[in-house]
This record gives sequence, structure tokens and C-alpha cells, in this order.
Amino acid sequence: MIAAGADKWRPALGEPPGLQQVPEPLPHAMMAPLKPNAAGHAADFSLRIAPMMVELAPQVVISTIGYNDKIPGPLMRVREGQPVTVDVVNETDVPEYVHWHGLFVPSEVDGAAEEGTPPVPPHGRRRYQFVATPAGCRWYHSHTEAMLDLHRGSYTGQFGFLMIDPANDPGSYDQEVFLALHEWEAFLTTTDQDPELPDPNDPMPEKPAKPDLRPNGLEVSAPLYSINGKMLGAGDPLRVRPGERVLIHLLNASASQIHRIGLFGHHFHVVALDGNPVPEPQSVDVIEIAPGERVDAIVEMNFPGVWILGELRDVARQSGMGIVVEYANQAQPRPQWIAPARARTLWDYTIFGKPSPHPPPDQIIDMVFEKVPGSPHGINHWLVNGKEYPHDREFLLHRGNRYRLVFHNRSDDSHPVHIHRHLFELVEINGKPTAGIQKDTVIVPAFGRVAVDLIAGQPGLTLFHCHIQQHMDFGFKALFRYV
Ligand SMILES: [Cu+2]
Repeated sequence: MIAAGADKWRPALGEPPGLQQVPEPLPHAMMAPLKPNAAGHAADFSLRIAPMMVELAPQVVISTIGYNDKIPGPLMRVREGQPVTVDVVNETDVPEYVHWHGLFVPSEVDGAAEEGTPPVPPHGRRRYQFVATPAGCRWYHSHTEAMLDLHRGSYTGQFGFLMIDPANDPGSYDQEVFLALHEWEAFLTTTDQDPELPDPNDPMPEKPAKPDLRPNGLEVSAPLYSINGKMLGAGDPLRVRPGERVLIHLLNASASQIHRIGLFGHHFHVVALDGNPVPEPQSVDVIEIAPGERVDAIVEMNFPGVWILGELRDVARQSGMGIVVEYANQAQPRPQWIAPARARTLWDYTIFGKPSPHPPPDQIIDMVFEKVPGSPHGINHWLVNGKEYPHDREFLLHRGNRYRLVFHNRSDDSHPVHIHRHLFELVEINGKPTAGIQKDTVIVPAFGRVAVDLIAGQPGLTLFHCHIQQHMDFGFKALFRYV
């Protein structure tokens, strides 16, 4: 998905055909069963959920479920404040949910069963309607429970970009690229294929005095990796010219893995996290991105050659997670991978923030995450404040109040936790204070502690969960209720 030649934000799909027929902004977002020819006006977008084959590379063809036979699904590009209608047809045998990740939408439209959104029934259809807000790089994906079926929910190809262009132009660039990371053919294994190397500088404020010696449960791994549905070398290269500024919208649509991405000889000038402009854009050599997260970065193409933009781990990159960056008029046929400089520098959100005080919160809500290793059925289960989902009335919000959520990760895995329908502001990462960074998903490092401020401005049931599908399915979620 490459939108070439743009030096300002513009709709890549042209004017949505149904838009002109909407006489005025919808009074409220809604979700209704879709009756053919009876819906009043045409949809801006339509999604067809159906089984499909994906040619990841020549002779590497897998079967999955996707949107409109495309990986990723169609780029939905809209303007901030625009009313959007999406018709969804489900050609599978199971109920599906399309979640609008990072948008301020009502619970009934959000695409989460826990919040009461009605499903798109098997072999049925449903219409989603909402107002596109806030501006930024958002995305949509299946929010269906998978449990032990590794061909459902976020294990599938059901993901796509939803780009909400701001009313004002955020800056100039020569080329805009959307890159979605994903793995395929997930399986359960006792081997941790994504080991986190211990770092002597990691403070681990939540590490218990005694290690947990219980045997770990089965983890999800995958043999095949891709960017935009193609393994490294199988898709079109990203073609650039010296001096070009390329805006990359990076999305981790993985069900299970945090990825680290580099491009030798170049820097990523990070301008937005989860679609939200950061207070202090900074250049980094490596982007770390967890399931659910987005990073927008501008790369100045000033190191001609034929390079691999890819995962730092050899096994992931050699299994497909990379894309060739090809400068014009290069004779060199073979793309080169060289580990980027400063590859071992820990990812630190706080460099993109600025130190400034936060207003005092109305209430502090502590959330403690713990693992129950390997039980029952050999799968790790997850506790939030001592229990698996559901939580009935533990987490209550009053509209307009400021809540400081303090995430205590008492497990040896990093967890990208996501709050639906809201943004939150980072306050502290492992003791380092920060301000001004708005996100909807944040990595709570292994044995780490993260504090965020949430302003309760979106009444309605609100789902909180780890964005690693297996963790979410086995207990790692909670509902916030407005009272
Ligand atoms: Cu998790």
C-alpha cells in the first residue's frame, strides 16, 4: 500500500461515493442490521469477510480469513469529523466483530462483544456508522475471541489501515507508505521463540524477590512473517530517490509478537505514536512496535543502495519480515541487511515526551498483572488484580474525572495493553516521568511499571486488555464502567 507523490494528506481512494448523499452529519453513531437496498444511502466502504488464499511468496501460499481478498484490507481514508458508513458482509460460519482501533466511537459500534456491540452474524451483514475522530493513523481489525483456534481473530488476515486526515496539514513529505506487520500459521510451542534478553539497565521495579519456578505454559509462535502480506523479497520494493522524505505508517498487526525494525544507514524520525503527534519528534535507528501499536516516522533517503528494512531478529527477517528499499538507478542487485547502529538501545517512549507536571488525578487505579503459568490445559492464564476476566464492578469511572492508571506487570513477559474508545497520556515508564504522549496501546515491560492518565470522556462500557491475543483470551482483560 504505497501512496506515491503526495506532498500533502489527501484521500487515496478518491471521494467516497456515498458521502455526497449524506445530507448532514449523523446525529449519533449507530450500528444496525444491514438490509440490502433498504439502508437509505450507499456506504462509504464495504468489507467482505471471507476465506482467502495469500501468496506470501512464490510457492508459499497460505489459507486465512481476510477483508475483500486483500492483505492488509482496503485502506480507508477519511477526513476528521467525517461521518463514515461501513457495510460489512460476513461470509464465514462464525460471528465476527470489526473493531475500530483508536477511534472515539460508542460501545455499540466499537466492535467488542464485551462492550455489547452486536456481531456481524455468520453469513449475515451489518452496517457500522460513526464519525471519524480523532485524526491520525488508526486501524481496524477482527476482535473475535480465538482461544485455541489459531485461525480466528487477530491470527487471521483481518486487519487494515483507517487513516483519518487532520483538518490541518501536518508537514511535508514526498511519498507515503503504509506497512503492516503480521505472522502466519501460528502454532503452540513450549519454546519461547521471542526471548527477551536480560538487560542490566532494566530497572524491573515489579520483579518479585523470589522467581516463579512453575513451568511455563505453551506460547504462540509462527513460522512465516510478512509486511503487507508479502515475505521479504516477494513483494514490490519500496522505490525511492535520493533526497526523498518518506513518511512511513508502521502498524504491528501481529497476534503475538513485539517487533523491532531497522534500516541500515537511515534514521526513523518519529513524529507520531499510535497516530498522535508527539511533543518532541526524535530520530531513532530502531523502532520497537507491539501488537496494536502504530508508529509514524519520516525517513530521509540519503544513503543510496538496495537495502532491507526489516526485523532485527534474523529468524523473523529470514522468515519474511522485511521489505526491500531500492534507490533509483542502482546496479547492485542483491538487497543488503546490516544491523543498524545502536541496535541494542532500549526503546524508550519518554524521549518523545517532554517533562512537565500533570494535574493531580481524581483517583489512582492500580492494576496488577500476573501470570498463572501453564494451567489449566497447558496454557498460561492471566490475572488482573487477582482474577481473570470478567471483572464486574472493580473499575468504575465518573465522566470528566482524571484517572491515573498504574500498571504493575508482575510477569516475565512484556504486555501491550490497550484501552478501547479513549486515548491516555503517558505519565511514567519504569520511574521515568514524561508528558504529552497520547496513546491507545502501551507496552508495560516485563516486571515493569507504567502510569498513564485517562480522562473519562467517553461514556459507555470500555474494554481494557492485553493486545496479545492469547493473553486476552485467557483472562487478561477488564471492563471499565461509567457510573
Ligand atoms: Cu499480554
